[in-house]
Amino acid sequence: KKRMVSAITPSGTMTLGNYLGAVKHFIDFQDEYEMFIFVANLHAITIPQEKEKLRKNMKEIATLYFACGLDPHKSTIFVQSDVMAHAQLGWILNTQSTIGELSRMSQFKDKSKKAETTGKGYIPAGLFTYPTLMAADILLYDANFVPVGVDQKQHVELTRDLAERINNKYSDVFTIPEPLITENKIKIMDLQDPTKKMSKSSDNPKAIILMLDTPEMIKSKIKAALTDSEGIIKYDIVNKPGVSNLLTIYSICKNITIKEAVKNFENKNYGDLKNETAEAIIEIVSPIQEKFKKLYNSSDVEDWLNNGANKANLIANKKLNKVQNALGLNFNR
Ligand code: AQP
Repeated sequence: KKRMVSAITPSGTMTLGNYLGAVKHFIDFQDEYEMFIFVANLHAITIPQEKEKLRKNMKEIATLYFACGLDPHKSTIFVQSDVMAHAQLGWILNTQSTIGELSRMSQFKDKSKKAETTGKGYIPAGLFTYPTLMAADILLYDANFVPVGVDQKQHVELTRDLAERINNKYSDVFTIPEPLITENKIKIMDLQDPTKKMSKSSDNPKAIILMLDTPEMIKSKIKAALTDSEGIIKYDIVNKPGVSNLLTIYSICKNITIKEAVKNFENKNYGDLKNETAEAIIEIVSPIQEKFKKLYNSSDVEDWLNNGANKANLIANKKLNKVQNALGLNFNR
């Protein structure tokens, strides 16, 4: 089986965007690929996090993984910081990359600008070296594929460059991964500003749907979603981003095409679009929330995560050791 690595960063709790754009696909991939899915807490701390909130976000995301249908017997699911090799290989990769190439990462440019303007005026160094940690996440497991959105493609390309650089300079230690931009890799947009993506770290709670939102919250957020004054329901991302976003959400939740979704709303108004979209979301999240409630305070989640970390540690430490040998870091070899 080919291997795939992916993660959700606990910089907030899981959004509908994370689920529809990522976790739902992980579930589908489980039988075809050997999946390594983790809670990326070391990535989360590249921007300041409150301790208690971080813990809660980690626990919610991990529990949601299982509640959404990730199977601990099929996939390796763990918390990033439980596998120390991520940070260790991340360090080694820092020494093999250049300030120039890391400065070119557009996510760093965006996030550092945001950190500077909305934060306390400083840019954490971790934000800059985020891509080398991500490269370590991928290379430790000999991942063949990394399912990413367009915004992360550059990081996978850097990962390939670093792997090739080390393979050429020292010895063949790394598998070269490929970005897998799945055809149905959709982007769910912010409900209040539908030209930007729905992000869990958004400071406007009305702009995002969380997987743990109550039906009332979902209804009120969708009702308040920004649309336009044209009153015509059609799919046009450029001129009608708000309406198009609702159509996207509706179609994925209902498992139909956009065309079929548009047809469903023929002769209907924005009120209908919003009501039916909210109902479609509630239908998707309700069973997940039921399972979440059962799992949240059971010891199962911790057991599964421990098993996942044990399995991941075996593979990751073996790879790290190989890299250390290749670079001459081990004393006797
Ligand atoms: N709005 C979205 N639509 C579709 N897919 C999305 N993903 C995130 N937002 C959307 C996908 O979710 C996975 C997890 O990504 P992440 O948590 O590591 O980081 P992110 O992409 O930066 O997610 P957020 O929610 O936007 O977090 P913050 O606010 O911290 O930046 C990825 O596969 C991503 O494509």
